[in-house]
Amino acid sequence: MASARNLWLMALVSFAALPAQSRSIARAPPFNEIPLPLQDAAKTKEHFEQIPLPPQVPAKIRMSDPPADLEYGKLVKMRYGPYVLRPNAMYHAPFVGGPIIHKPCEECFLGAFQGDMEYEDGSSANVDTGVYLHHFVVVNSNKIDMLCKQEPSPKVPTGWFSPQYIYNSGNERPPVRLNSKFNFGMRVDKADSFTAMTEILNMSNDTKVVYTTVIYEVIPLNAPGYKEATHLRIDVTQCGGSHVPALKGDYTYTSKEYVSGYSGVILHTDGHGHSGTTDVNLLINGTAFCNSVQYYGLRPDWVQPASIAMRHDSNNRNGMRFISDAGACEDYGRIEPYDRLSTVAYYDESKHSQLMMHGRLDAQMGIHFLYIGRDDAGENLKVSESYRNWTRPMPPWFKNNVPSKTAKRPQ
Ligand SMILES: [Cu+2]
Repeated sequence: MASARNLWLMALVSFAALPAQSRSIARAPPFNEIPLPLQDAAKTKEHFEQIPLPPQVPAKIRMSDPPADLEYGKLVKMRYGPYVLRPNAMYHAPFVGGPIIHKPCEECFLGAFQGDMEYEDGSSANVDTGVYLHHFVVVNSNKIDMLCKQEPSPKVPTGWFSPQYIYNSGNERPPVRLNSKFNFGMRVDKADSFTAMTEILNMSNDTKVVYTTVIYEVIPLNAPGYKEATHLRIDVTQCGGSHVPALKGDYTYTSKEYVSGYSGVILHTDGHGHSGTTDVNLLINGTAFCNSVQYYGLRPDWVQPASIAMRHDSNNRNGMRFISDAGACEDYGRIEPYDRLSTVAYYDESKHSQLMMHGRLDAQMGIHFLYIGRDDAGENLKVSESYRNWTRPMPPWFKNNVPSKTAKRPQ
Protein backbone atom coordinates (compact mmCIF):
# COMPACT_ATOMS: atom_id res chain seq x y z
CA MET A 1 0.00 0.00 0.00
CA ALA A 2 2.74 2.41 0.98
CA SER A 3 4.61 2.07 -2.28
CA ALA A 4 1.43 2.43 -4.31
CA ARG A 5 0.73 5.66 -2.50
CA ASN A 6 4.22 6.91 -3.18
CA LEU A 7 3.66 6.41 -6.88
CA TRP A 8 0.93 8.99 -6.63
CA LEU A 9 3.41 11.61 -5.70
CA MET A 10 5.25 11.17 -8.98
CA ALA A 11 3.30 13.89 -10.71
CA LEU A 12 5.42 15.46 -13.39
CA VAL A 13 5.25 18.74 -15.19
CA SER A 14 6.24 19.84 -18.64
CA PHE A 15 6.26 23.11 -20.41
CA ALA A 16 5.67 23.63 -24.08
CA ALA A 17 7.85 26.06 -25.86
CA LEU A 18 6.10 29.40 -25.86
CA PRO A 19 4.97 30.49 -29.30
CA ALA A 20 7.37 32.72 -31.14
CA GLN A 21 5.25 35.83 -30.79
CA SER A 22 5.28 35.72 -26.99
CA ARG A 23 8.97 35.06 -26.40
CA SER A 24 9.87 38.71 -26.08
CA ILE A 25 7.22 39.58 -23.50
CA ALA A 26 7.32 39.28 -19.74
CA ARG A 27 7.04 35.72 -18.57
CA ALA A 28 5.23 34.60 -15.47
CA PRO A 29 7.41 34.10 -12.38
CA PRO A 30 8.79 30.57 -11.98
CA PHE A 31 6.46 27.97 -10.56
CA ASN A 32 7.00 24.58 -9.03
CA GLU A 33 8.41 23.03 -12.20
CA ILE A 34 9.43 19.44 -12.71
CA PRO A 35 10.38 18.56 -16.29
CA LEU A 36 8.47 15.78 -18.01
CA PRO A 37 10.57 13.41 -20.12
CA LEU A 38 10.35 14.31 -23.78
CA GLN A 39 7.64 12.40 -25.52
CA ASP A 40 7.61 10.95 -28.96
CA ALA A 41 5.57 13.60 -30.71
CA ALA A 42 4.55 11.18 -33.44
CA LYS A 43 2.79 8.98 -30.90
CA THR A 44 0.55 11.74 -29.62
CA LYS A 45 -1.02 11.48 -33.11
CA GLU A 46 -4.20 13.05 -34.20
CA HIS A 47 -6.40 12.70 -31.15
CA PHE A 48 -6.03 16.36 -30.26
CA GLU A 49 -5.63 17.61 -33.80
CA GLN A 50 -8.18 20.22 -34.76
CA ILE A 51 -10.73 18.35 -36.80
CA PRO A 52 -13.89 19.96 -38.21
CA LEU A 53 -16.16 20.28 -35.19
CA PRO A 54 -19.79 21.29 -34.63
CA PRO A 55 -19.91 25.03 -33.93
CA GLN A 56 -20.77 24.60 -30.25
CA VAL A 57 -17.79 22.33 -29.56
CA PRO A 58 -14.64 24.12 -28.40
CA ALA A 59 -11.32 22.86 -29.72
CA LYS A 60 -9.34 20.76 -27.31
CA ILE A 61 -6.31 22.54 -25.89
CA ARG A 62 -2.89 21.29 -26.99
CA MET A 63 0.47 22.07 -25.43
CA SER A 64 1.49 23.54 -28.77
CA ASP A 65 -1.33 26.12 -28.52
CA PRO A 66 -0.58 29.63 -27.30
CA PRO A 67 -2.14 30.53 -23.96
CA ALA A 68 -5.35 32.60 -24.18
CA ASP A 69 -3.49 35.32 -22.31
CA LEU A 70 -0.33 35.87 -24.36
CA GLU A 71 1.10 38.28 -21.83
CA TYR A 72 0.63 36.51 -18.51
CA GLY A 73 -0.56 32.97 -19.27
CA LYS A 74 1.59 29.89 -19.53
CA LEU A 75 0.45 26.35 -20.34
CA VAL A 76 1.61 23.74 -17.84
CA LYS A 77 1.04 20.02 -18.26
CA MET A 78 0.79 17.90 -15.13
CA ARG A 79 1.01 14.12 -15.32
CA TYR A 80 -0.53 12.07 -12.53
CA GLY A 81 0.05 8.38 -11.83
CA PRO A 82 0.92 5.78 -12.89
CA TYR A 83 -2.30 3.85 -12.44
CA VAL A 84 -1.83 0.13 -12.85
CA LEU A 85 -5.13 -1.22 -14.15
CA ARG A 86 -6.04 -4.87 -13.79
CA PRO A 87 -7.76 -6.46 -16.80
CA ASN A 88 -11.53 -5.98 -16.96
CA ALA A 89 -11.62 -3.98 -13.76
CA MET A 90 -12.26 -0.48 -12.47
CA TYR A 91 -9.63 1.60 -10.72
CA HIS A 92 -11.19 3.82 -8.09
CA ALA A 93 -9.71 6.52 -5.84
CA PRO A 94 -11.96 7.78 -3.07
CA PHE A 95 -13.96 10.94 -3.55
CA VAL A 96 -12.46 12.82 -0.68
CA GLY A 97 -9.44 11.89 1.39
CA GLY A 98 -7.83 10.47 -1.74
CA PRO A 99 -4.21 10.92 -2.70
CA ILE A 100 -2.70 14.38 -2.87
CA ILE A 101 -1.72 15.47 -6.38
CA HIS A 102 0.69 18.22 -7.33
CA LYS A 103 -0.70 21.65 -8.05
CA PRO A 104 0.42 23.30 -11.28
CA CYS A 105 1.65 26.29 -9.28
CA GLU A 106 2.16 27.34 -5.68
CA GLU A 107 -0.18 30.27 -6.08
CA CYS A 108 -1.83 31.47 -9.27
CA PHE A 109 -5.04 31.73 -11.22
CA LEU A 110 -5.97 28.80 -13.43
CA GLY A 111 -7.43 30.21 -16.64
CA ALA A 112 -7.90 26.99 -18.63
CA PHE A 113 -8.08 23.23 -18.18
CA GLN A 114 -7.66 20.27 -20.53
CA GLY A 115 -7.81 16.73 -19.16
CA ASP A 116 -6.44 13.68 -20.95
CA MET A 117 -5.04 10.20 -20.35
CA GLU A 118 -1.89 8.67 -21.81
CA TYR A 119 0.44 5.71 -21.67
CA GLU A 120 4.02 5.81 -20.41
CA ASP A 121 5.34 6.92 -23.82
CA GLY A 122 2.87 9.79 -24.04
CA SER A 123 0.59 8.15 -26.58
CA SER A 124 -3.16 8.52 -26.14
CA ALA A 125 -4.86 6.09 -23.73
CA ASN A 126 -8.50 5.81 -24.74
CA VAL A 127 -11.30 3.40 -25.51
CA ASP A 128 -9.79 2.34 -28.84
CA THR A 129 -7.19 0.48 -26.78
CA GLY A 130 -9.64 -0.48 -24.04
CA VAL A 131 -9.19 2.18 -21.34
CA TYR A 132 -11.98 4.58 -20.40
CA LEU A 133 -11.47 7.66 -18.23
CA HIS A 134 -14.66 7.43 -16.23
CA HIS A 135 -13.74 10.61 -14.42
CA PHE A 136 -10.82 12.60 -13.14
CA VAL A 137 -12.02 15.40 -10.90
CA VAL A 138 -9.54 17.88 -9.47
CA VAL A 139 -10.58 19.08 -6.03
CA ASN A 140 -9.06 21.66 -3.71
CA SER A 141 -9.22 20.26 -0.18
CA ASN A 142 -8.38 23.57 1.42
CA LYS A 143 -11.35 25.52 0.14
CA ILE A 144 -15.06 25.04 0.36
CA ASP A 145 -17.30 24.39 -2.61
CA MET A 146 -19.50 27.39 -3.26
CA LEU A 147 -22.57 25.35 -4.06
CA CYS A 148 -22.29 22.27 -1.87
CA LYS A 149 -20.90 23.67 1.34
CA GLN A 150 -24.24 24.61 2.78
CA GLU A 151 -26.03 21.34 2.64
CA PRO A 152 -24.17 18.08 2.22
CA SER A 153 -26.26 15.09 1.29
CA PRO A 154 -28.04 13.47 4.21
CA LYS A 155 -26.43 10.22 3.07
CA VAL A 156 -22.92 11.38 3.88
CA PRO A 157 -21.37 13.02 6.93
CA THR A 158 -21.52 16.78 7.13
CA GLY A 159 -18.64 18.38 5.32
CA TRP A 160 -17.77 15.34 3.24
CA PHE A 161 -18.67 17.05 0.01
CA SER A 162 -17.50 20.50 0.95
CA PRO A 163 -14.13 20.62 -0.87
CA GLN A 164 -14.03 22.94 -3.84
CA TYR A 165 -14.41 21.44 -7.30
CA ILE A 166 -11.76 22.82 -9.67
CA TYR A 167 -12.03 20.84 -12.92
CA ASN A 168 -13.98 17.79 -14.03
CA SER A 169 -12.90 15.48 -16.83
CA GLY A 170 -14.93 12.55 -18.05
CA ASN A 171 -13.76 10.51 -21.02
CA GLU A 172 -14.86 13.33 -23.33
CA ARG A 173 -11.93 15.30 -21.81
CA PRO A 174 -13.54 18.72 -22.07
CA PRO A 175 -11.53 21.87 -22.68
CA VAL A 176 -12.48 24.70 -20.30
CA ARG A 177 -11.40 28.30 -20.84
CA LEU A 178 -12.15 30.98 -18.27
CA ASN A 179 -9.94 33.76 -19.57
CA SER A 180 -10.60 33.98 -23.30
CA LYS A 181 -12.85 37.04 -23.00
CA PHE A 182 -12.77 38.04 -19.33
CA ASN A 183 -9.83 37.90 -16.92
CA PHE A 184 -10.97 35.19 -14.54
CA GLY A 185 -9.42 31.99 -13.20
CA MET A 186 -9.79 29.49 -10.41
CA ARG A 187 -7.62 30.80 -7.61
CA VAL A 188 -4.83 28.72 -6.07
CA ASP A 189 -3.19 29.87 -2.84
CA LYS A 190 -0.07 28.58 -1.09
CA ALA A 191 -1.99 26.64 1.52
CA ASP A 192 -4.15 24.87 -1.05
CA SER A 193 -3.89 21.15 -1.60
CA PHE A 194 -5.30 19.26 -4.59
CA THR A 195 -6.71 15.76 -4.64
CA ALA A 196 -8.35 13.90 -7.53
CA MET A 197 -11.42 11.73 -7.50
CA THR A 198 -10.48 9.14 -10.09
CA GLU A 199 -12.18 6.22 -11.81
CA ILE A 200 -10.59 4.48 -14.77
CA LEU A 201 -12.09 1.43 -16.45
CA ASN A 202 -9.89 -1.15 -18.15
CA MET A 203 -12.10 -3.00 -20.62
CA SER A 204 -9.29 -5.03 -22.12
CA ASN A 205 -7.84 -8.42 -21.18
CA ASP A 206 -4.41 -6.92 -20.53
CA THR A 207 -2.97 -5.07 -17.56
CA LYS A 208 -2.57 -1.41 -18.54
CA VAL A 209 -0.42 1.34 -17.05
CA VAL A 210 -1.79 4.81 -17.67
CA TYR A 211 -1.35 8.39 -16.48
CA THR A 212 -3.96 11.11 -16.26
CA THR A 213 -2.86 14.53 -17.43
CA VAL A 214 -4.20 18.05 -17.16
CA ILE A 215 -2.99 21.03 -19.15
CA TYR A 216 -3.55 24.16 -17.09
CA GLU A 217 -3.17 27.77 -18.15
CA VAL A 218 -1.34 29.30 -15.21
CA ILE A 219 -1.51 33.05 -14.51
CA PRO A 220 0.38 34.77 -11.70
CA LEU A 221 -1.77 36.15 -8.88
CA ASN A 222 -0.45 39.63 -9.51
CA ALA A 223 -1.45 39.71 -13.19
CA PRO A 224 -3.37 42.99 -13.57
CA GLY A 225 -7.15 42.76 -13.68
CA TYR A 226 -7.49 39.07 -12.86
CA LYS A 227 -10.24 37.95 -10.54
CA GLU A 228 -11.27 34.72 -8.95
CA ALA A 229 -13.78 32.58 -10.91
CA THR A 230 -16.54 30.65 -9.16
CA HIS A 231 -17.41 27.09 -10.13
CA LEU A 232 -21.00 25.97 -9.64
CA ARG A 233 -21.47 22.31 -10.44
CA ILE A 234 -25.15 21.89 -11.30
CA ASP A 235 -25.61 18.15 -10.81
CA VAL A 236 -28.83 16.11 -11.05
CA THR A 237 -27.95 14.67 -7.63
CA GLN A 238 -26.48 17.91 -6.28
CA CYS A 239 -23.95 17.47 -3.50
CA GLY A 240 -23.90 13.86 -2.51
CA GLY A 241 -22.20 11.81 -5.20
CA SER A 242 -23.06 12.14 -8.88
CA HIS A 243 -24.05 8.62 -9.89
CA VAL A 244 -27.65 7.90 -10.83
CA PRO A 245 -28.94 4.53 -12.00
CA ALA A 246 -28.94 3.90 -15.75
CA LEU A 247 -32.44 3.02 -16.90
CA LYS A 248 -33.61 1.31 -20.07
CA GLY A 249 -34.79 3.16 -23.19
CA ASP A 250 -35.49 6.88 -23.30
CA TYR A 251 -35.37 8.74 -19.98
CA THR A 252 -34.26 11.92 -18.23
CA TYR A 253 -32.88 13.10 -14.92
CA THR A 254 -33.71 16.58 -13.62
CA SER A 255 -31.99 18.40 -10.79
CA LYS A 256 -33.74 20.50 -8.22
CA GLU A 257 -33.24 24.23 -8.68
CA TYR A 258 -30.30 26.02 -7.15
CA VAL A 259 -30.99 29.65 -6.25
CA SER A 260 -28.11 31.90 -7.18
CA GLY A 261 -26.69 34.17 -4.54
CA TYR A 262 -24.51 35.90 -7.11
CA SER A 263 -24.51 38.18 -10.09
CA GLY A 264 -21.89 37.78 -12.77
CA VAL A 265 -20.91 36.74 -16.27
CA ILE A 266 -21.04 33.17 -17.49
CA LEU A 267 -17.52 32.13 -18.45
CA HIS A 268 -18.10 28.53 -19.40
CA THR A 269 -20.54 25.67 -19.02
CA ASP A 270 -20.58 22.20 -20.55
CA GLY A 271 -22.70 19.15 -19.89
CA HIS A 272 -21.53 15.72 -18.82
CA GLY A 273 -23.18 12.32 -19.03
CA HIS A 274 -22.11 8.77 -19.78
CA SER A 275 -22.71 6.59 -22.85
CA GLY A 276 -26.38 6.83 -23.80
CA THR A 277 -26.66 10.56 -23.01
CA THR A 278 -27.93 12.69 -25.89
CA ASP A 279 -28.10 16.20 -24.32
CA VAL A 280 -27.41 17.86 -21.01
CA ASN A 281 -29.17 21.20 -20.62
CA LEU A 282 -28.55 24.04 -18.21
CA LEU A 283 -31.77 25.87 -17.37
CA ILE A 284 -31.98 29.37 -15.95
CA ASN A 285 -35.37 30.19 -14.44
CA GLY A 286 -36.84 27.14 -16.13
CA THR A 287 -35.69 28.09 -19.65
CA ALA A 288 -32.95 26.19 -21.48
CA PHE A 289 -29.87 28.40 -21.49
CA CYS A 290 -27.26 25.93 -22.73
CA ASN A 291 -28.04 22.80 -24.72
CA SER A 292 -24.92 20.66 -24.46
CA VAL A 293 -25.23 18.06 -27.21
CA GLN A 294 -23.09 15.00 -26.57
CA TYR A 295 -21.15 13.99 -29.69
CA TYR A 296 -19.98 10.43 -30.16
CA GLY A 297 -16.77 9.27 -31.81
CA LEU A 298 -15.83 12.45 -33.66
CA ARG A 299 -12.20 11.40 -33.16
CA PRO A 300 -10.70 7.98 -33.88
CA ASP A 301 -9.50 7.35 -30.32
CA TRP A 302 -13.09 7.45 -29.10
CA VAL A 303 -14.22 4.58 -31.32
CA GLN A 304 -13.91 1.11 -29.83
CA PRO A 305 -13.45 -1.99 -31.97
CA ALA A 306 -16.08 -4.74 -31.68
CA SER A 307 -13.56 -7.12 -30.10
CA ILE A 308 -13.59 -4.99 -26.94
CA ALA A 309 -17.00 -3.35 -27.24
CA MET A 310 -18.94 -6.60 -27.54
CA ARG A 311 -18.85 -7.05 -23.76
CA HIS A 312 -19.66 -3.43 -22.94
CA ASP A 313 -22.28 -2.34 -25.45
CA SER A 314 -25.87 -2.48 -24.19
CA ASN A 315 -27.11 -2.75 -27.79
CA ASN A 316 -24.53 -5.35 -28.90
CA ARG A 317 -23.63 -3.34 -31.96
CA ASN A 318 -20.57 -3.88 -34.06
CA GLY A 319 -18.16 -1.56 -32.23
CA MET A 320 -19.00 1.33 -29.94
CA ARG A 321 -18.60 5.07 -30.26
CA PHE A 322 -17.99 6.97 -27.03
CA ILE A 323 -18.65 10.64 -26.20
CA SER A 324 -15.66 12.52 -27.62
CA ASP A 325 -16.96 16.09 -27.41
CA ALA A 326 -19.64 18.00 -25.54
CA GLY A 327 -21.28 21.23 -26.66
CA ALA A 328 -20.24 24.15 -24.47
CA CYS A 329 -21.48 27.69 -23.94
CA GLU A 330 -18.73 30.20 -23.30
CA ASP A 331 -18.54 33.92 -22.66
CA TYR A 332 -22.14 34.92 -23.07
CA GLY A 333 -25.02 35.47 -20.71
CA ARG A 334 -25.20 36.37 -17.03
CA ILE A 335 -26.72 35.12 -13.86
CA GLU A 336 -28.36 37.39 -11.32
CA PRO A 337 -29.22 36.95 -7.65
CA TYR A 338 -32.30 34.75 -7.18
CA ASP A 339 -31.90 33.17 -10.63
CA ARG A 340 -32.88 29.52 -10.44
CA LEU A 341 -30.36 27.15 -12.04
CA SER A 342 -31.03 23.52 -12.88
CA THR A 343 -29.84 20.71 -15.13
CA VAL A 344 -31.87 18.30 -17.23
CA ALA A 345 -30.03 15.32 -18.73
CA TYR A 346 -31.50 13.25 -21.57
CA TYR A 347 -30.65 9.65 -22.34
CA ASP A 348 -31.72 7.49 -25.27
CA GLU A 349 -30.36 3.99 -25.46
CA SER A 350 -31.76 3.44 -28.95
CA LYS A 351 -29.54 6.26 -30.26
CA HIS A 352 -26.40 5.58 -28.23
CA SER A 353 -25.53 2.35 -26.46
CA GLN A 354 -25.09 2.46 -22.71
CA LEU A 355 -22.02 1.00 -21.05
CA MET A 356 -22.16 -2.52 -19.61
CA MET A 357 -19.74 -3.71 -16.94
CA HIS A 358 -19.77 -7.30 -15.77
CA GLY A 359 -23.17 -7.82 -17.33
CA ARG A 360 -24.83 -4.81 -15.70
CA LEU A 361 -25.57 -1.29 -16.88
CA ASP A 362 -22.96 1.16 -15.61
CA ALA A 363 -24.24 4.17 -13.65
CA GLN A 364 -25.22 7.43 -15.37
CA MET A 365 -24.49 11.07 -14.60
CA GLY A 366 -26.02 14.41 -15.51
CA ILE A 367 -24.01 17.52 -14.64
CA HIS A 368 -23.41 21.01 -15.98
CA PHE A 369 -19.95 22.35 -15.16
CA LEU A 370 -20.73 26.04 -14.82
CA TYR A 371 -18.08 28.68 -14.16
CA ILE A 372 -19.03 32.28 -13.50
CA GLY A 373 -17.12 35.52 -13.02
CA ARG A 374 -18.80 37.27 -10.15
CA ASP A 375 -19.41 41.02 -10.16
CA ASP A 376 -18.28 41.15 -6.53
CA ALA A 377 -15.03 39.26 -7.14
CA GLY A 378 -12.69 42.13 -6.42
CA GLU A 379 -9.34 42.16 -8.09
CA ASN A 380 -7.13 39.58 -6.41
CA LEU A 381 -9.83 39.01 -3.85
CA LYS A 382 -8.71 36.92 -0.91
CA VAL A 383 -10.62 33.72 -1.32
CA SER A 384 -11.24 33.14 2.35
CA GLU A 385 -13.09 36.44 2.60
CA SER A 386 -15.22 35.76 -0.43
CA TYR A 387 -16.29 32.48 1.11
CA ARG A 388 -17.07 34.07 4.44
CA ASN A 389 -19.12 36.73 2.71
CA TRP A 390 -21.32 34.25 0.95
CA THR A 391 -24.29 33.86 3.22
CA ARG A 392 -27.23 32.84 1.08
CA PRO A 393 -28.44 29.47 2.31
CA MET A 394 -29.66 26.80 -0.03
CA PRO A 395 -33.43 26.53 -0.10
CA PRO A 396 -34.74 23.83 2.23
CA TRP A 397 -36.41 21.95 -0.64
CA PHE A 398 -33.07 21.56 -2.39
CA LYS A 399 -32.72 17.90 -1.50
CA ASN A 400 -31.44 14.85 -3.30
CA ASN A 401 -32.88 14.50 -6.74
CA VAL A 402 -35.30 11.84 -7.84
CA PRO A 403 -35.61 10.72 -11.47
CA SER A 404 -38.07 12.70 -13.53
CA LYS A 405 -39.55 11.51 -16.78
CA THR A 406 -41.51 14.67 -17.40
CA ALA A 407 -38.88 16.90 -19.00
CA LYS A 408 -39.39 17.73 -22.66
CA ARG A 409 -36.68 16.62 -25.02
CA PRO A 410 -34.90 19.55 -26.71
CA GLN A 411 -35.83 20.06 -30.36
CU1 LIG B 1 -19.24 10.84 -15.06
